[in-house]
Amino acid sequence: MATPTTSKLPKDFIWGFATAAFQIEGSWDVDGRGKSIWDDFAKTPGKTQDGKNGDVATDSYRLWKEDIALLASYGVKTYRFSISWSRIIPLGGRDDPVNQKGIEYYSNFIDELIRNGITPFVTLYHWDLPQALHDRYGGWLNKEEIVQDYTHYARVCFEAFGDRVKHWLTLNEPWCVAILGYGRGVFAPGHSSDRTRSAEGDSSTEPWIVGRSLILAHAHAVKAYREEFKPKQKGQIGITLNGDWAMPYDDNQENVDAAQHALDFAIGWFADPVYLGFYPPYMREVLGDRLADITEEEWKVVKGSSDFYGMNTYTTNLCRAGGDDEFQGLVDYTFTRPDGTQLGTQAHCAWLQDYPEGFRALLNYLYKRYKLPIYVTENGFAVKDENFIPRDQALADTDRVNYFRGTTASLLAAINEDGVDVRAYFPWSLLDNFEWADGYVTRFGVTYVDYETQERHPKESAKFLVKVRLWVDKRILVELIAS
Ligand code: GBH
Repeated sequence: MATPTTSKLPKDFIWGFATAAFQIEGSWDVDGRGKSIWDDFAKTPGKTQDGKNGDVATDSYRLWKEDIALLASYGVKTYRFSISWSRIIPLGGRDDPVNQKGIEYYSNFIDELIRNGITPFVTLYHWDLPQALHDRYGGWLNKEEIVQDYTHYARVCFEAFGDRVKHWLTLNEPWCVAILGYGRGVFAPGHSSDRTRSAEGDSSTEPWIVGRSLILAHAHAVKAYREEFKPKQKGQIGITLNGDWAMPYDDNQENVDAAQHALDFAIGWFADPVYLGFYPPYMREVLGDRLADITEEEWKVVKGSSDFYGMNTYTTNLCRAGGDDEFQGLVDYTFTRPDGTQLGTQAHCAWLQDYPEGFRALLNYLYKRYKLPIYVTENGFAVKDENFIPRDQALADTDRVNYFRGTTASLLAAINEDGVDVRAYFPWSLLDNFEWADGYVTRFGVTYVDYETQERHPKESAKFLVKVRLWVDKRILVELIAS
């Protein structure tokens, strides 16, 4: 990679760490919290790799002050976290009671962040749908109900926290909600056509129906914010999408096309509607009537419903035409190049290899296509077998340091050499935590969590990122990234 000699980040660049409520909070039955769909799902045998659940996680609901002290010790000025819907409205719905204890908890949390000079960056929904809404009407499958209930929940949050929160994310990674929750059935609520996996579900239709509900719920929450709260609160609001760079396997035209098809299904499904006002034509071609229609009236609310591009990205896939995986746009993914070599360093999870050039290419693609400032709201790496080695060794997380060295260099190159307007960077994650279907086996934290004692220990990657941030503050980055 080219060695940047002097690189700058824009003034007011946002730099922080990210987490999500269900992955860290625990205390699932405390202070009036209602269940989310992840509570029972994680407790169902076979759903998580280690059979563990989110009952305790990193115990952050209790240890919130320690977590904020940790953030402060890292010197970060922004923290991205999510609010648990079922702590705010235990049964979830627009006519259900609001839980004052839940409001107080996040209110105190936000105050403590601000006291420490840390700006709150809040996600309203990071996959933890109130179980009661799933039971009552099918959750995300029921467009009429869920859009109203989600918008109501968002309003309650704007009302309670919007005086202090100026950065809102409506939904985290709708692709994962729809495909992993209702297609592959690996995430809650676990719907799938595969009857060995799930008694319920139709993977050929449900993900696309759920996708539309998510788009509409997001758009209506943004409309409510812009009309009822923004004039006074003056914050920003947008959605954050997962998406990895797609690179043609080789220069055969069909593989070049396949890479674009992969982007259409992984990113365009949500980004084209929200930013451009239409579904990617290739999706219609593949799915026909199964791609849930959005009406004229609805398009008016959807188009332009995000103030920025929220980007979560982890890796790059080499794309080959073919295969029957609709969720990948009938594209085959691999990390093995035509010459047999691997794209990059393998992470603990099969889907992740380190390829920083892809990070830069994705930033360029998104900026060119959607023309909005980009907030990188997640980016991170899980070191292979980190959970199975002694803590001292785990703290020397060289592969994660290399990963962040690569992506931060790419970030600077995209900004300084390519002119991409990037305004935020949030490494995932502040802490090792409940990694969904992986349980606690896969560790993404820059801070090691000893789950026996709940002690937190900074890894080398945390120290590396703290150093980078210090340089960022001086707005000059020299040898550090080049070293
Ligand atoms: C993020 O998703 C989540 O927002 C965060 O909660 C999580 O802890 C973090 O990543 C680390 O995993 O092979 O079809 O199952 C990352 C985006 C997209 C990555 C789906 C894994 C697997 C696709 N994810 N991808 S599949």
